[in-house]
Amino acid sequence: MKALTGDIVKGWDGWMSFSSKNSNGVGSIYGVKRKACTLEGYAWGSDVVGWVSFSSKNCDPDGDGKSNGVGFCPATGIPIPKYGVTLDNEICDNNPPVATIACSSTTPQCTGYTNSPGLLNFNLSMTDPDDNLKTCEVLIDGNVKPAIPCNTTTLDATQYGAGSHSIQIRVTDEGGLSYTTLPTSFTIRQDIQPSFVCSLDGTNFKACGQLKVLTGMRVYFKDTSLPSTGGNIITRNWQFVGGSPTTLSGPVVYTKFIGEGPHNITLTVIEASGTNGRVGSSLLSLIVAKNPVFKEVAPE
Ligand SMILES: [Ca+2]
Ligand SMILES: [Ca+2]
Repeated sequence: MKALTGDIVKGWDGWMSFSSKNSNGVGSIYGVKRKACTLEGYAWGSDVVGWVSFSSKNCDPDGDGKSNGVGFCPATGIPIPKYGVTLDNEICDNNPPVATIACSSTTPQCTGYTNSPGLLNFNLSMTDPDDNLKTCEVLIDGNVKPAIPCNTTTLDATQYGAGSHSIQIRVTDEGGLSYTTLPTSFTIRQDIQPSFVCSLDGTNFKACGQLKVLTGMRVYFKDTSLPSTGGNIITRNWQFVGGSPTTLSGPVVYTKFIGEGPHNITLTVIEASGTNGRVGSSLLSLIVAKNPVFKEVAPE
């Protein structure tokens, strides 16, 4: 090798040592090692060259782009640009990375609901026999999504939206070898959407907050819930705190409130177990005002 400092044309010829074993055990212990298809460690060049780092991992072993502050590396946190020496796959016997993906739900197979994050997850495994995994990606319906950390073990399926989809995992190693899983089909159904409206005459229903409800007045409630995709709502249970009666069932019901103030109303809707069997609840606080009592005064 040639050091060029001082005289750009002639420079100095010199040696570069790839291992401290070359110096008969005198001085620092150092060396260049191969890990799969990349080189790590230090070489020592004579004359003006000094230490030669073969990988940014020497000072940034966790690969976050900042020095870990070990040895004579820059202080912890100082940016370390990523660099390194990569060998051809043929030289280093690089092996392709591997990945697996499986749905967490089995009944029904690979099915989730829009309002239920975590109900359907994907369990992932992304590894490389040479420990040189570089990028890990998710493909939804064949389209590449932003890369995910390669140590990800669980993905929430709900984030991919309502509909029938396919998911694949693609892993690529430092040597450029890739592996893509076969498509796994999954379905995100629209979840059950519970809701109800109110009326004072049993005919004109509107948002409950728009009504002026007084104590002792008959108040009608109508279920306006939407079932989940393919679901069938068969049960509607009402609960009226401070109502008379306090519990009822059916698509349209009525009750009266004895006391004034806010009253919690809960509608719970349940689908037939033969369909999706989804259950949803809608809670609303209805303000009830005191009914004014008129005093009759006889004409004089
Ligand atoms: Ca670091
Ligand atoms: Ca590999």
